[in-house]
Amino acid sequence: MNNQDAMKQQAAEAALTYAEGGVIGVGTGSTVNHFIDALARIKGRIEGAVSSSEASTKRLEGHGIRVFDLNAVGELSLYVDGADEANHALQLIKGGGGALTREKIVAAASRQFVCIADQSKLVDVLGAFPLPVEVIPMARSHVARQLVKLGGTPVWREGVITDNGNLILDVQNLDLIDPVTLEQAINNIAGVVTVGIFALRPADLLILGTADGPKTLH
Ligand code: ABF
Repeated sequence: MNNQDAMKQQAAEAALTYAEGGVIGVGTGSTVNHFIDALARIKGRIEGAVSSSEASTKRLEGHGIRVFDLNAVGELSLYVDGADEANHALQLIKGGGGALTREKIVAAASRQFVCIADQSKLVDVLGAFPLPVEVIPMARSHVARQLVKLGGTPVWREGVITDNGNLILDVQNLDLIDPVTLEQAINNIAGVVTVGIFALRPADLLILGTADGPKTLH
């Protein structure tokens, strides 16, 4: 395990404390994979999980953790997920793994959102990571033109179809100094399903794996 992976594991292990029972929202990615593996050790403490991707569902079920449809459970008390970037206001860029729509839904349906990451994900200003935008296939070119008008440089993630049957544009060069306003502006483009800015609903806690052990930001 390299250093970065060890820091991801450290953050994931620290998030276990928040898994106190009921059905837990579980995200996607290599940091969350560590969380799922850790969750397996305490699976008797929870009823099961709602998952944000087919990949996480498979891993959860592989550990014998029951996966529920979000419609079959009420509001979730906890959602644990990773991020591609986080700022000090705990606003995030997510969607590098392509699961942003389900991630945003589960985050919206959860009272507490605990984000887990290694320290490299913390930035002063979001936007070095290309911003993922999930779009309805027929709207791909239209949405790309609107993103150019906002100052962005969209690139179609060719060959990738999301779990919802849609496409992803990765957008560089956007100014993310005001993430809430940009999230709203991109949400308003016809054909956009989800933008990977999580600022209207940021994380409540950010647990970072660091060389000095896990650090929690509120
Ligand atoms: C998900 O996984 C995403 O929103 C984000 O794209 C990614 C982070 O992956 P990793 O934990 O592998 O860095 O949470």
